Amino acid sequence: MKKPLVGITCHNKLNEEDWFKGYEINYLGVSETQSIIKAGGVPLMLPQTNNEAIIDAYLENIDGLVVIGGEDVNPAYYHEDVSSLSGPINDVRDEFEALLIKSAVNKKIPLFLICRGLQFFNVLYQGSLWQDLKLIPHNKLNIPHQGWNLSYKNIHRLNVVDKDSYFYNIIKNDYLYVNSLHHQTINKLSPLLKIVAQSDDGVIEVVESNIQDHFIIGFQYHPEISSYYYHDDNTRLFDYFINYLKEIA
Ligand SMILES: [Mn+2]
Repeated sequence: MKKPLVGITCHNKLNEEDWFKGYEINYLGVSETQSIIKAGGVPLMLPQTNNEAIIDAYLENIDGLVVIGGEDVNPAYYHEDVSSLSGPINDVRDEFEALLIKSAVNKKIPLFLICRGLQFFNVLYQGSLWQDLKLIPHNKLNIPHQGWNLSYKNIHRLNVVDKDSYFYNIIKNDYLYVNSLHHQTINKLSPLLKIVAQSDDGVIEVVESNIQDHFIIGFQYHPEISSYYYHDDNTRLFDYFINYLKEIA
């Protein structure tokens, strides 16, 4: 059986290494590609472009799409000014991923959204973000969400709030300890998404699709890091996604 081809968005920056200093590069984290390979999928990096014919060709060729983490989404996408607490913004990436995600939704390409990927999907469909977790009122629990260290694999807990979900049926537990590498989070939820799991302070950590016949699962945490480095329960999320792509092929 043919292995599913999984499109994956990528990072872009000016290289800072001596030999190729100033050279523009596209790149991916090893966990971002290997978590797909380990599950039996073939990752295909999708470099940024604003050429819609190229974006159409990307989507014609892939079976599923992973939208990975990265810079903060420009708050203009949810009609806010940039907060002083906002992180770096990448307009080239925003422009491409907005076209890519909207076209993927129109074509009902199965989606696996990670961190920024989830946040961007949410704001493209009538949702909004807290530009920083510190801006959430009455958030006194001080649950750590910014564990910028790969070893922080169990930095906080999430609780399943919807058992009629792919996530619950894959993880088969009411709760899970997860990593956390984000300083923003969903504020207003898109009507295209439903909440599946939240941390103890109410931060939305897992969502799924409200769209008929369109598989979407999204994570505020980083299952690819847990799958690649720790081979824990999150590995099954990738296994499920790749098997789902095989079934619908
Ligand atoms: Mn978190």
